[in-house]
Amino acid sequence: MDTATGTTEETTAPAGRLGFWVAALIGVLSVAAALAAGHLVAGFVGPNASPFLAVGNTAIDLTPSWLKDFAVENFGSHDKQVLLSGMAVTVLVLAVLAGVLSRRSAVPGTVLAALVGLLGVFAVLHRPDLGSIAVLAPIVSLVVGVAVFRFLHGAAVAGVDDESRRRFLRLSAGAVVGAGVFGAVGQFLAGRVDVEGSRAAVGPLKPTTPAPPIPAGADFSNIGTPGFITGNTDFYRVDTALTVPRIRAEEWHLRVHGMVDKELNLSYADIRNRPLVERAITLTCVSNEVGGPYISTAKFIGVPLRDLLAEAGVLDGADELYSSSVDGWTCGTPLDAVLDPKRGALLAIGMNGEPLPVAHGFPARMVVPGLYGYVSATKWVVDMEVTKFGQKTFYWEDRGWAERAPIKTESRIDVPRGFSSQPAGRVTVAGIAWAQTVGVAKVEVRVDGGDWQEADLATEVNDQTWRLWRTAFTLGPGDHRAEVRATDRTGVAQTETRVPPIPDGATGWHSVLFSVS
Ligand SMILES: Nc1nc2c(c(=O)[nH]1)N[C@H]1C(S)=C(S)[C@@H](COP(=O)(O)O)O[C@H]1N2
Ligand SMILES: [Mo]
Repeated sequence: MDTATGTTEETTAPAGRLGFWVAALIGVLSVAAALAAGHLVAGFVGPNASPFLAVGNTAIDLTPSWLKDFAVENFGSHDKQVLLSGMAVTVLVLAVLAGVLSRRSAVPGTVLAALVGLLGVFAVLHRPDLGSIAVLAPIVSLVVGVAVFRFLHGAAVAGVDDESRRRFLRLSAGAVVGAGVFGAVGQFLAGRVDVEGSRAAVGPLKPTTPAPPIPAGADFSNIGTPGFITGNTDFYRVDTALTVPRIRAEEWHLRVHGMVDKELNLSYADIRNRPLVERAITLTCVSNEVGGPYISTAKFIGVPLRDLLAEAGVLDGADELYSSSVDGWTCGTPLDAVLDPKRGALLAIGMNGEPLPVAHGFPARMVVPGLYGYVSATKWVVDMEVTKFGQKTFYWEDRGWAERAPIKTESRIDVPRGFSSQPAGRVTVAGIAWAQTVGVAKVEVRVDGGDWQEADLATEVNDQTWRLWRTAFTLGPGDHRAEVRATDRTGVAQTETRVPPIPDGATGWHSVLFSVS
């Protein structure tokens, strides 16, 4: 290294002020080198220690609920891409700023680079899924960022003659290549956990007790309503993970402990080699707005959680199953729901005949019918503690959502689509309704505030799944509004009162505006 890098003497360098673009370039190159170096180290100590990802994941955890709701509402499942792009733009702006603030002296840029580096250190320390060694990644990032910045800055201020300019250009090119190589190697190492290979090696899962075949009358063909079973690629996805946790089945273990007679430590093979059962279950997200998309149905394959917990022996007084995902996400589930033989909660390893997709929790997840996902459906689950409510709080509870959250009876109109135009005559109105654990008794529809008309219900599959419905109205030209309400088997009809998803699920009748021409 040359002497200019270690000190702040550049202020008196003969060349004086750096050009705007040279200064900006120095900022951008240093930040790129810093991120790439951190990414490389993260390849060894844990992919999520990569400073950019760690800051993103921490941002997600620290985001106030209202902003998270806004993001989900406006960007849906693209919320994570939006966050990453927003961060990328912010980092770029900060990099340019660090450069152009340092046209005279390297001090402002150095301070800014160090501050951004410290943000990475803070983010990694804050991650529940990273050990202390992971902090090496942002520390290397910080050191590389500051060093490259000062090095290039020193070379640039010295650049009065052609030879110095060429030297600066060579160093800049070196920084670009170095950042590219470091980043690529880091990326390669991060992908080294061959989770797809592990998943493929599991092969098809054949349940000892398959779910009964879905009757032909359980859904309608070609009218625009969802199929009864949602394909794995269409299944809604909701989680806080910026990068999907990658655990191989071979490395996965589940610990069952707490208020039990005997602690269990189960491997994937332990689960796989048990008699597997298959159950059709509809999952629902509490953040679903009335009429929203976060509901899907699959045939889950796994072992009954009731059997596992019976083996562990639940002690008197316990009322909560507190589960944790490998990425540190946590969830509290009422034990009575988990142990209810009628619900048949599963430790699931399969979905629609395949091993769980990675995004849906491979190698294993919880599925408890009748409870919103945030209190029941832990993906990438590695730890289950039998405990009592009130001992400790879980992820979404800490963010203002209810401690207990049974799924509310709801319904949705899928056709006609909102603001569509229908030909005059008979207009089909159809959709889904759900009342997990009790079943749907009745769905009623009305148009333009007229009389409620009872819809035809599709064949029921079981009371843990949604139910399709359809009906038709003869309508004249003009604008119309259809509304729906479901009644469950306990006789409870959906309330008209609109409440937002937070804290324990939205209510209100879904309505759709359309026109007839
Ligand atoms: N590890 C982990 N598990 C999780 C979540 C999460 O953020 N992390 N989100 C929960 C929520 S809010 C829902 S609604 C369901 C969604 O499951 P899916 O993505 O398979 O549809 O997963 C649950 N399990
Ligand atoms: Mo959810």
